[in-house]
Amino acid sequence: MALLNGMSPLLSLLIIGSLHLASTERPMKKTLVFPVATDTSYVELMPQKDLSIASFTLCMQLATELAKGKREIILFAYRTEQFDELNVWRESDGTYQMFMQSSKNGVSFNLPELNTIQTHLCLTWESQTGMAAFYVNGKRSLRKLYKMGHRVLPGGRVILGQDPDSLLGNFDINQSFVGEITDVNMWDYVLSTAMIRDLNDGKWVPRGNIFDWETINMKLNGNVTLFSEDL
Ligand SMILES: *[C@@H]1O[C@H](CO)[C@@H](O)[C@H](O)[C@H]1NC(C)=O
Ligand SMILES: *[C@@H]1O[C@H](CO)[C@@H](O)[C@H](O)[C@H]1NC(C)=O
Ligand SMILES: [Ca+2]
Repeated sequence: MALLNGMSPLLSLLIIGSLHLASTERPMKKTLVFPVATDTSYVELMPQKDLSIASFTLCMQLATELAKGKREIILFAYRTEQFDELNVWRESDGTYQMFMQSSKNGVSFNLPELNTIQTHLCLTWESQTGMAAFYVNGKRSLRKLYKMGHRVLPGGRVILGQDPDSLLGNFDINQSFVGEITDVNMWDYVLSTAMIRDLNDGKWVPRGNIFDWETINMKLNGNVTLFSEDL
């Protein structure tokens, strides 16, 4: 490295550091592809902290060709031994529902239908007021009240692709997710409407402190492909 002769050691280090970054740290966009309906394929997401939370924002980008009227689809499942702590569904009638702690009654929203083009979907909830809202491509739904004073309990597992009726088990092929999922991020607080709009626009927002898609640790099981492309 004759180029570096005469430079201060610190400057040399900085140059080597940035060369290294340029060659190996190209930003890649990763997408999970669930090509077929199964009762075996799923992806477990490893949270950065316990899901012991009194509020959250959950965001993901989804594409599916399972049109409404066909069947229900699980979009997100967090389950402990005892309970479905936090499940998000696209129901067969096309509504979206969140359920907490295996309750029979979820909170239901009418949103634009998912389709073959990616939809940016977020869900926020806050125990103190019970306020829940969805965001579709950065635009907020009306707010509804659900489970005021409740707390999501730790000790479970988070999966995409299947609805577990026991811890990581008892999957139903007719509830499985088929399509693409990317950009799964979760925070243990409610992001503002402006931040969710910025996130949808690709602007900077604080990284998810429960799930951060850029650094997320996942375990793929069955027929799921992790597709990576250059940004
Ligand atoms: C899934 O749905 C199909 C079509 O409605 C049905 O034939 C099949 O029995 C269902 N499978 C299960 C496991 O419920
Ligand atoms: C996954 O599903 C696709 C589409 O049906 C199929 O072609 C492929 O062989 C399957 N791969 C595995 C590993 O089962
Ligand atoms: Ca089920």
